[in-house]
Amino acid sequence: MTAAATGGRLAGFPPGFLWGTATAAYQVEGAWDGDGRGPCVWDTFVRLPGRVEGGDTGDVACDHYHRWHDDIGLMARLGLNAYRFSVSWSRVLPEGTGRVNQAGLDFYRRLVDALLERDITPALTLYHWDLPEELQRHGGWADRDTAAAFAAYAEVVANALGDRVPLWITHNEPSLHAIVGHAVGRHAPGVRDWRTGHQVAHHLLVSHGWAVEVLRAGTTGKVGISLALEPAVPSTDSAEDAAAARRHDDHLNAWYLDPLFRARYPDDLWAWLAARGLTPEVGFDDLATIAAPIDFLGVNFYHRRVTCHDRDGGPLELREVPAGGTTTAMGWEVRAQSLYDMLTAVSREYGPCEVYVTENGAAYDDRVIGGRVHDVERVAYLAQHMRAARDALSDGVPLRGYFVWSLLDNFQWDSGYAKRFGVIHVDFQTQCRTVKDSGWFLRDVATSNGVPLGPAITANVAPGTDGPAPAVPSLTEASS
Ligand code: IFM
Repeated sequence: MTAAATGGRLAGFPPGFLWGTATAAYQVEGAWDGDGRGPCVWDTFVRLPGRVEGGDTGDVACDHYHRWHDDIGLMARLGLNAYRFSVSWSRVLPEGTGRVNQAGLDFYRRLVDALLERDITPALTLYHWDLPEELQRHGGWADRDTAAAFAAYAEVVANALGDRVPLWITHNEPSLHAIVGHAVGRHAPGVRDWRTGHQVAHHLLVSHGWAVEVLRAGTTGKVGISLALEPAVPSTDSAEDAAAARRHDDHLNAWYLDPLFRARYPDDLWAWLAARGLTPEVGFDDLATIAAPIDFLGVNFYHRRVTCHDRDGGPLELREVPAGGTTTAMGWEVRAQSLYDMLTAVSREYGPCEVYVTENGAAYDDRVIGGRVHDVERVAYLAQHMRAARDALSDGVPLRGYFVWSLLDNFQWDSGYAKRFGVIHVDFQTQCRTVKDSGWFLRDVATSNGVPLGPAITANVAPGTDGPAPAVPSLTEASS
């Protein structure tokens, strides 16, 4: 979508607003055993039969470990002024503690320096679900020592990059890692035990608090955490469904927000879980540690959860029902209003100093046709969500940036490569990159610092298509 297509009307964002994309180490880097990297839990998990669609692995992924320079070139061509990436713990500390792998650290130093040279602000996530396998062998996140190991790892990265990374994110989506990885077992390390899931969530939060202290001492940047915030709403007017949705909402959101901003767990859900022997062990000072002040909250938003009561629905006694309406290829509801509602509610109730949308995006079944990817639905999705973000900003949310998930199609965890989230298409046979229409749309947004107003966005306009053509040299970047 160009400004021309909307008569030039834009909802502007404040100067200095960050427009970027996000990725995670295991999902894009590949080079799983390159240059001294140690194995992580995902390297092990993907080799278990039947755990990942198509038997896919992150061994090569987008080969970003070797193609990072070209990938930064693509970000620059899209006019982006920020990039969120994660550091692979086992690339830096192959055993998780102790010995530092200098080659691994150097990779991130080169990446950060190249971003800064291009005026792209690096936003560094310390942990995006890829625990060193050696730590998992000693109990992983269920063991409190892993939280201490995380603080030591944070110190190593801070010592190397503390003077040049302005935004530090301790954890990505602790709720997903704790529950999907340790209670439901659909993600690495594949543990299926709800009490363990809650203990892991608690240790992730404690490790966040310890890392905040380390980062305050060792970096000049701002420090925050990225939470997956997923509002849960009842499927009917019944009191039982309302109560189930409240439990679900507390479990997805307040279970993390309350400790971080109020130094407590939500009472009702705590009582519910305690009655079932599912609460974590909490050390004396833990809640004060977790509530160490942060500079920003990262919000990862994809969809809400429509919930009904179900006595057989696991320890929370609930079940999700389809929301109806439009969905993405993940089957997730498309509803930008939910992003607005979430941003305004979180701001009102928890008062974070600053907010970044650190992930938002959608998977669709994209195809390269004649060197183009006309991902009309993703363009519409992004436009609607960006407008919702702009509305939230107007209504007082201290929103400072917006990162689209993702820069590249990549390894989508248990879905393997079957689900494409990128604004750049990746051919996983050749590693050829093709900027999708949504990539060019994002470029228009980033370079104008505004999102087109007006009715539904129908199509992006790319060179060589029927509509008015923005001045871009070519749609396909082959970096192989
Ligand atoms: O791909 C993931 C990412 O790793 C974490 N947030 C959600 C994305 C889409 O599922």
